[in-house]
Amino acid sequence: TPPISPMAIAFDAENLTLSPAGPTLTRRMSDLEGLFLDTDAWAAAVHGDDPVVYTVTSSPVPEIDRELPQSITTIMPGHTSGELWMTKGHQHPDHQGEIYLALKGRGGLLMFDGERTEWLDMLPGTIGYIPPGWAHRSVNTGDEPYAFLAVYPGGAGHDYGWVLEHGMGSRAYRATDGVDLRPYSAP
Ligand code: PAN
Ligand code: ZN
Repeated sequence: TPPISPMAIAFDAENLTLSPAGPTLTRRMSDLEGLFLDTDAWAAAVHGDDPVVYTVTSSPVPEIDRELPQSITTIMPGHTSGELWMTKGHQHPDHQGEIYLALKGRGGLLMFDGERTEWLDMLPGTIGYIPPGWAHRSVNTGDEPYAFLAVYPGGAGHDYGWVLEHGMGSRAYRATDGVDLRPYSAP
């Protein structure tokens, strides 16, 4: 890979796109196996229209050591048996930290270090700091798409198995006034 030159990346706040852009990842319900508590409701959604739950659009900055890539995650509004739509969630294998900036909609940042759980309300303009060693998952708590910018070390990596094994400490359910956090239980 040739070295990346200094560059400006245009962020379109209306369409939540980057230009120039790198790869875009689409996560459908079928990609979220083992994450929602109600496995039957999850399977019914998969066998229905298998909806898109979130997308991740990256900038052209590569995920390699010493680079500082960014991406925009957009989570659709919705719930599975009351459990709010969310990202898979992951741990960074070498425990690098990360920064999120909420851009649009309403959401939450759920963090878990294996013992302690933290929840941050994420409204446009909120910077959420993920300290080293905290697994992280994002949740849409509103009724429109929730989007945020993530900036992370290029060598951070994504360990999804950790979350399947340890959970996230809490589950986020829809409530009339935002979110109802319940203790984690395995599906
Ligand atoms: C984010 C996440 C993104 C999607 O860019 O990767 O929000 O969530 P999952 O990776 O858990 O599916 C980030 O935390 N990068 O490190
Ligand atoms: Zn991360």
